[in-house]
Amino acid sequence: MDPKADIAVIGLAVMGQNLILNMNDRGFTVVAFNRTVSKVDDFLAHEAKGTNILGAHSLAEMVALLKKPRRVMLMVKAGVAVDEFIEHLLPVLEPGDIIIDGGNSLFEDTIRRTKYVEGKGLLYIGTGVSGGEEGARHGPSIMPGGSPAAWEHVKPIFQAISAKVSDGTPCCDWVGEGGAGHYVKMTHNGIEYGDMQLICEAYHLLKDGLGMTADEMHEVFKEWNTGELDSYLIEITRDILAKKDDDGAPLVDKILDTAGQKGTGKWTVISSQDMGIPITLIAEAVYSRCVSAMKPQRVEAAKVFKPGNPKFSGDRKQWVADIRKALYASKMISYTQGYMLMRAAAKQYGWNLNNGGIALMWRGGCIIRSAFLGDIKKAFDKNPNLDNLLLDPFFKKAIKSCTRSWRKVVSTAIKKGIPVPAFSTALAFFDGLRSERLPANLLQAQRDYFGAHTYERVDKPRGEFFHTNWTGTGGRVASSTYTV
Ligand code: 2AM
Repeated sequence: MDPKADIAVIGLAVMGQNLILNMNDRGFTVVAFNRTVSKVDDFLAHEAKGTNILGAHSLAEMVALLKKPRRVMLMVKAGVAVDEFIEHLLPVLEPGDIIIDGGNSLFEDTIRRTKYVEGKGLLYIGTGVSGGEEGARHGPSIMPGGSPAAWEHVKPIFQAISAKVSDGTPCCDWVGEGGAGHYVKMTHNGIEYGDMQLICEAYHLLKDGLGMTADEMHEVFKEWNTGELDSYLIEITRDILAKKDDDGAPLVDKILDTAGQKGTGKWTVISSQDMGIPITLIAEAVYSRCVSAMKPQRVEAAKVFKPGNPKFSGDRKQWVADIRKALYASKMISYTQGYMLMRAAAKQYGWNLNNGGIALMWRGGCIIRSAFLGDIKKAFDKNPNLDNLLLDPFFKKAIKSCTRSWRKVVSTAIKKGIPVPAFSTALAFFDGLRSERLPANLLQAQRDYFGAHTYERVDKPRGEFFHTNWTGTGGRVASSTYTV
């Protein structure tokens, strides 16, 4: 048989199947394989019926069908399944062939696998694929990283199947070396946690602070979706608020207020601790899900610490405008923090990260897609090495225009007892960032007092460390300085 397939996809769960169908629609010949081989025939007889999709019943048969360099994409469960398939593929592939992992792998695994596969003379890509089942079928956001030499070989396929922004630009570009693709996908998911939490806090304020009905809030989100907050998550919130249950009451009111999570938000926060980057908004979003899961304790506590009247006084229309600004400002903080994290990881792992490209990849296809990401892309186009998003002229002006409303919303929510952990941590971060002098001078004094950790002085050059014998009874010996 002549090798005629452009790419093989292993893993016929729904994401794998939909990516294959998407590739087929774009004119690529795909060969499908699955550990449980019967699923290949099942797929060919049903979903893939009448298409040019080929099936393989062994890895050898699959490899024989592929044009060189061979491209093999794994869409299997993250973890050992990926390592096992790599082991099975290495003996049947040749130097120059490309193994692609399109699952939700931890970036550290991708770093390890890239090195390992490259050591065998092959190329490796670990790619984030976002947009869920619908995205995979009709246009996901694709974030590939790994062996740079592999990019030119997968670029035509990936950019053809990816989502496109309105001018036709694909939401797929090279992210960087090693685990960069999966790191950026992980950060995307963390930011998604943050965006969702911010919307939920706005909803809480509208509902309890302003006493709005679901129908009224539907109108608010409809309006918000036409401006600077225009995004997929605002859009679905608008639609969720309009959805009625069988009895005609809003369905959202009947849903238990206990959130689940799969772990990518947590990974982002864990990595931020390793990098020493304050990703405070995503952390609050993760912890808020944890608080929501403590339902029985919350029910008990609500009996003991009875909430007072949460109603905001004053002009409702003005409040809606203020909450909108608080949401927008907090969102700017979240993306600023997300980019700080990615920059730190790139430095730590030696990746040449494509900052503007990342905003473009997130611009369409994925859950956090929004008009806002277009503005971030513009900021990085102007300055590819922008250190801090808030220092870009557009965002500087945008956040300044929100601060009054933001403070008003957060302070009133605190007075009224409506929890706004993400809004308030964003504001605390902003205030910390714009403080030339923080109270860490006292903190350093405390550390030096009890642990002889030393301090630097404002009147001496950086890098010179001092120790004081605070009590007159301590020794003169300072412990070595270190930073984790
Ligand atoms: P299966 O159909 O044989 O279970 C999503 O679960 C995909 O990952 C499926 O294609 C599944 O194959 C595959 N998968 C899950 N665990 C696996 C493993 N340990 N080895 C190989 N494939 C696995």
